[in-house]
Amino acid sequence: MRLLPALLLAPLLTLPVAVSLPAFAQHDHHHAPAPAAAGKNAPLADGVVKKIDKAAGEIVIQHGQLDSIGMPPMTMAFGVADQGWLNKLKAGDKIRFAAVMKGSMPVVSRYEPAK
Ligand SMILES: [Cu+2]
Repeated sequence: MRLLPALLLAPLLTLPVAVSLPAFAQHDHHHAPAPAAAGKNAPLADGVVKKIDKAAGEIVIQHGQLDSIGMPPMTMAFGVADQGWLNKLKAGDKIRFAAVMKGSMPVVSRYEPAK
């Protein structure tokens, strides 16, 4: 796997600190659910498809803040809940998507085309 564990773990480790900030913090993001609790109802985040890797079954997405898995904006590879999506998506597509952790692998659980 090409994901760097440090990049994945750092945001997760800092999450408890972030959600314990006082309510008057001037950020507009909401409490992120614990990664283990994130499911199909995870909120949609903005993303731009950068690359489709059918051999690996992965999609590289430049994504915005992903509270569901405690990630700041970055470009990274995701697994997909449905391999058929690898044929529907292409580099350059703008999407709104939800991500969940499957073990140590972030996976796109659903998506819709961005307007
Ligand atoms: Cu990320």
